Amino acid sequence: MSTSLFSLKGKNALITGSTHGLGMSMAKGLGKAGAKVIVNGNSSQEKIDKAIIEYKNESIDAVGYRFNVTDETEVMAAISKIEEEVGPIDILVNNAGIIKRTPLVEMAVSDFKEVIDVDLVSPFIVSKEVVKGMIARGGGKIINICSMMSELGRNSVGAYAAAKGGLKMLTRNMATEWAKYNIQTNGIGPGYFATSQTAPIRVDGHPFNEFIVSRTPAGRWGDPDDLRGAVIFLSSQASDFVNGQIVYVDGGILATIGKPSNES
Ligand code: GCO
Repeated sequence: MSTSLFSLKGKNALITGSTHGLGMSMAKGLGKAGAKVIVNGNSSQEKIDKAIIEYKNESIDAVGYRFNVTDETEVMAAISKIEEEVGPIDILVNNAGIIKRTPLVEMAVSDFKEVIDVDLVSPFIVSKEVVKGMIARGGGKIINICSMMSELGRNSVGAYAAAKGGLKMLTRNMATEWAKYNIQTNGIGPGYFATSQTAPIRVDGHPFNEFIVSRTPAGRWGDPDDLRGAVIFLSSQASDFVNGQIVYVDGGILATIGKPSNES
């Protein structure tokens, strides 16, 4: 079988929230598969510039654009600028996201709304803008970064679970509406990964750290590089007949109810 099935040579890939963490790891995977990487962040131009240096140090062709994915006006202007300066966006990875860990009864409505805004509304805003070009060109790939919380609840992450559960269904609806334009829309559901977002619950001895290692059949936290294969697959012609699917990269958590502490 031709290896070009997974090649992204000549493709432009926009990954939101790709100045660090899982977004950067997935973007590096796409870059190493041949794509030109369009980096996005909203914190500071300095952070974007620093990230671009990191990509280039790994011989990845990358350019950076700072815009707030929750602001429709900024997104419209940014997508127009990108398509003018870089070219068509062939691959969109909606990765930017936040989490607020607060029990629902204590959570401020404004905090709940902020999580929904970033994690659910922004993939809609960005996709709605990018898909126009994909429809005009007759094809494209959209990948929404979901979560274990697209399927399961957990104490203190109710807003995040509501957003990621909604993102799973938004992914299916995008697939329903856009597949006829040869646009494949799918999701990736990372399990528990070693990132800055999970650092507070991953420290040695933290009860949650022990819980996740025991609850994951693979017996470890995910390494951000573990996501590269799934994102390359869903960005390449290898997935041209895959639509509305969430690929869980979770070490097996969703496959099992877990085991008693006295079982190995
Ligand atoms: C948490 C974690 C999770 C992971 C990931 C799991 O607090 O439970 O942050 O939400 O980040 O989303 O898929």
